[in-house]
Amino acid sequence: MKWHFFGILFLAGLVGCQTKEQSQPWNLIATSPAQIWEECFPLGNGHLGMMPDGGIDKETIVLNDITLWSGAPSDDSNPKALESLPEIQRLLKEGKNDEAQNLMYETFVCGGAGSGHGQGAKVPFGCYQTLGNMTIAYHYPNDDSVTNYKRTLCLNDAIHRVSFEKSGQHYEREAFLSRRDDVAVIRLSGVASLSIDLSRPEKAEVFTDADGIVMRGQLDSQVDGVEGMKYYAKAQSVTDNNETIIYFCAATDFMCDNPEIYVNEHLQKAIAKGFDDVKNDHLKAHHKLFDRVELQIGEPKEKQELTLENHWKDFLVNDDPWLPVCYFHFGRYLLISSTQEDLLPPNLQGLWANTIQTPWNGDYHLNINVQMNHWPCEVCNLSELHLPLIRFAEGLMPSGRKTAQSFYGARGWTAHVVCNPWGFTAPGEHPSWGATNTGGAWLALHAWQHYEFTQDVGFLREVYPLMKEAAQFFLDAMIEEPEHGWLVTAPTTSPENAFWLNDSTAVSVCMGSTMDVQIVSELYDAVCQSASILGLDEAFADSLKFAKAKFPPMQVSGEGYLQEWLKDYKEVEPQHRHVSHLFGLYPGTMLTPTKTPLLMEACRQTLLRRGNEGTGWSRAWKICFWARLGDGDHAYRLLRNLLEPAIRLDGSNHAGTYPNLFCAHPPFQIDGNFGGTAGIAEMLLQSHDGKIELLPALPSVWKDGHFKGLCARGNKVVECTWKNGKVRHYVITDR
Ligand code: FUC
Repeated sequence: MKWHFFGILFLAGLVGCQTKEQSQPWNLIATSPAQIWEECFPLGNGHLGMMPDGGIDKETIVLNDITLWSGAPSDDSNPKALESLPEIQRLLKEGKNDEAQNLMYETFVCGGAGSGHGQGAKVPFGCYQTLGNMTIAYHYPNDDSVTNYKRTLCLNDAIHRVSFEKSGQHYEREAFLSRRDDVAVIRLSGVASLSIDLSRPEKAEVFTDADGIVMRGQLDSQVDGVEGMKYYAKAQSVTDNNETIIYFCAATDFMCDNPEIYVNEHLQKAIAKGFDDVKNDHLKAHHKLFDRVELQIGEPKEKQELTLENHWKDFLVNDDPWLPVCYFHFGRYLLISSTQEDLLPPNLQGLWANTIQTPWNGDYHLNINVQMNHWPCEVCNLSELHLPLIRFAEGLMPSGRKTAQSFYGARGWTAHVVCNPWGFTAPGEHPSWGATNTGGAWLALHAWQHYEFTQDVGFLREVYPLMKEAAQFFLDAMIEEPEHGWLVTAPTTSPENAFWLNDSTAVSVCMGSTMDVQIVSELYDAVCQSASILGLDEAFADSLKFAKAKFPPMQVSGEGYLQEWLKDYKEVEPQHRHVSHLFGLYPGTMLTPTKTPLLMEACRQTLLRRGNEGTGWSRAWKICFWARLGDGDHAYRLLRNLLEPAIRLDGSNHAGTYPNLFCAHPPFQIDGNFGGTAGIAEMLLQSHDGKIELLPALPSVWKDGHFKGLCARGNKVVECTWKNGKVRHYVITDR
């Protein structure tokens, strides 16, 4: 279905990347249309997403709505699990992990299909899906070739531009997604005529109404008798100052009662407001968040108009700092663009997806991924963007309480490894990865971290139940292991790795994985500190202190690295992508040179053993680890590995970074972007060990630089300038 728009359009100059204080502009520049999705630059406002390919005759814009999920709430309980729990725990106590695992495979799994082994589109778990495509066909007076083509994403303004000449005529496009008005706006100048189409691979009805083109539909719930999610999207085009302005909006009945009314109201309001005011309000809303932090390393480059590709070469060949610094700002830009308060946290792909069945359902994995998505929030002065995750965690509590009771007979709430907007908290469908039950506790620690940075006692009082009930679960669910009487989680795993139980038996299921001990220890400490600050729950806090005294100690293997499990088992994958047993080093705060000096070498040996490779997010995590060890050059080495081009000259896909700076697992997964940004911040500023440390892990190649607006625990904002690797000036103020 095509909707044809004819209008006579004239040249209109577009101002370049305007920044409020004219600070360093950060532009991603390409000189040709995107050939693959991973070359398209992303726009987002925390609800809607767009990725234009900048095509000349036909432009395809991938559209997203962060709430667009198939599936529905489902009963994931499985009575066999609780029935088998005592036997599973007995076998574990007897060291028969293989038998315990085999029994779990039969009994201790979610009821139903769970996440569908990553194919959730066809099961109640559902999956995050692309909204579809907007296609704009541009009609030119002749077929002359194009010159001076430029495609730009300005991070400071969150505006995407395309410009080129054709037969002496100058053509320009400008697109942005307004956070204030919740509409996408595309301004086109120079084009004689165009046609707009909306499309989606399935479940879409497309038609034109009095003022635009509509696409609406309903996804499958895959639950008998339950309606799937409905969506409504519309594009409307007006002539304004002799230009074509396309306004677009979409909504689902997950986020509002009537998507059609929501969309039409927002479109009419924006059109009535007019392009200039919509754009100015967009700039204000974006600058309010993006301008909080500045980072410059070395001298600002005169050649601002270098393409991203050339900046990248400069970095790879000469360690030029432009790319890493732009990558840092890109991570802040993606965080701002992929979430907003009162909606959803960024999922595995932020909010950008171009398929119906997204990798791993585009869901919320709780054993590193969604947590990593939020590591820049506090240190990069975007604390309010932490709140969608914390509210999401609070929303899991009702389901998490049922899971605690039905799988463990425990009070409190818990969540395991996979999660979705429907409240899935049960163990996964396969215990080798799905048995870990500290996902909820890790989410609860994000609430504590938000308090540590903001010192907002009112917020702490609000989220105290989230943390308390997460702790309550472990008070009830942990068991004493027979050898030392230590309190341990059982059954559990060390995320996605396995160990040799004997020469020929590889097992995942265990008691008391080191990551669990660290997460529950830090949760108990957070609840005890909260109770003291809030002046309540003294007896409960004492019960946690008493229990924690019986936790296993951190144990160093005979080969000098930190044990990943209770016993000094050998890993099936010594270089596994997860480094879960260093949770306490980062993002945790229990393993530090002050608190655990004797363990720092073991942490270092653990990292050397895991190596410098791994998936995109794994390399990002290792930047954070090496920064916490104060080894800036090793952190920088991992940053280089993270910024390795993901697509090789032979076209093969590898871990690293795609041409548009998206992180490559592969496939695209946004957590590495956020982990990389957090890692760069951690190289420059740390505040987890009872003090504020400036330049704690500065790479030797970053001799001179300046940052402003990074945050430290205690509600502090920090500015710092350094020369020849030494702090020359700093200011620390209350936020
Ligand atoms: C965890 C990781 C995988 C992937 C998935 C989304 O299972 O182990 O590498 O990132 O999450």
